[in-house]
Amino acid sequence: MKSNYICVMLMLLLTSVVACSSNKKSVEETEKKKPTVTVNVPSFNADSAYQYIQAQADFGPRVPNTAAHKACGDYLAAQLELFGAKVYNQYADLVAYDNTILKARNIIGAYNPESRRRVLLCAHWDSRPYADYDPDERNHRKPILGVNDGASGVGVLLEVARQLQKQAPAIGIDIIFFDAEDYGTPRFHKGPYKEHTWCLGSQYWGRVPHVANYNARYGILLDMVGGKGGTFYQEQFSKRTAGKEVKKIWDAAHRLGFKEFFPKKEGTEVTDDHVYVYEYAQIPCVDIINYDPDGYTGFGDFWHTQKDNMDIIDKATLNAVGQTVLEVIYNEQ
Ligand code: AHN
Ligand code: ZN
Repeated sequence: MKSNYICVMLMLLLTSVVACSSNKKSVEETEKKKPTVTVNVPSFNADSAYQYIQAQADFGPRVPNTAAHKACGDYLAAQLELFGAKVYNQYADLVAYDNTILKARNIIGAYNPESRRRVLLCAHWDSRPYADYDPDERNHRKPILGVNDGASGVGVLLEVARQLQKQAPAIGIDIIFFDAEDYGTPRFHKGPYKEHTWCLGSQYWGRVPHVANYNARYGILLDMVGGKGGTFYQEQFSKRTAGKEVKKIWDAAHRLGFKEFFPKKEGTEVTDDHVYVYEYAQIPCVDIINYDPDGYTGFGDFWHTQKDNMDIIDKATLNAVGQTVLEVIYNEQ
């Protein structure tokens, strides 16, 4: 009886010693493997992002030179201010494809502006004056509401801004809302073809950044990031000029379980704000942009039509993109 008891006690002691030492070993191993600091990444709130999208939509189409555009610009600058950013307004008269002078405004919110380690996040905030891909030709000269195409990226970044105020990441962040992205030459235009009629706001910023000698490690552009069933293929210009960052972002998305939203497959090449951020400011920039491999335009059947309204927005897509962006920027050291 007694020897039995001693035997059990000895075994217990032995297993606990073994458990202890193997525990210790595994901790040492993981510490060796992962010398990086573990970071707390905040939770993205898609309800909040959705509200910021709704607020923009409530102004109506935000076409440059309209009252709705002016009012929405004031709203966006005020929100960034409210979320603790240092806000810059870049006003410029930009010439459109038809020689209209656009009273444009890039809106920039800087976090930790003293840091030289920076990442740039951007989206366009204007909406297109033409629904020139609408199935109904009578709509071609009417503006679009631009909810996915414009407001979605801005809504996600406003929610990122709210999170940045609550908990600062290790690096500095600049959020740029580019103006006059979507005033490019319409399909119905009969005049001479002019290149570079899209992305007028980012072209301006790339040539004249909001602060002298501005630099950032890389940028992330969000374009049409709120659509139901949205998919973000790897856009080709991004892959070519910011391949390392494309990998970083898609790996982060997969780690978080968003592989359906972020297939590791090549999309098309798109002329978007990231092109000018790279070519004029020499900052590699990744375009996270909806790609519809089966559709006619490649962007989705809502694109540049009257269908681009709140009905096509899905919080699951906003969450996948927003949480991925947070994962990436909070892991920068
Ligand atoms: C062109 O259609 C040339 N580029 C697409 C950029 C864009 C327009 N993104 C949203 N609207
Ligand atoms: Zn557009």
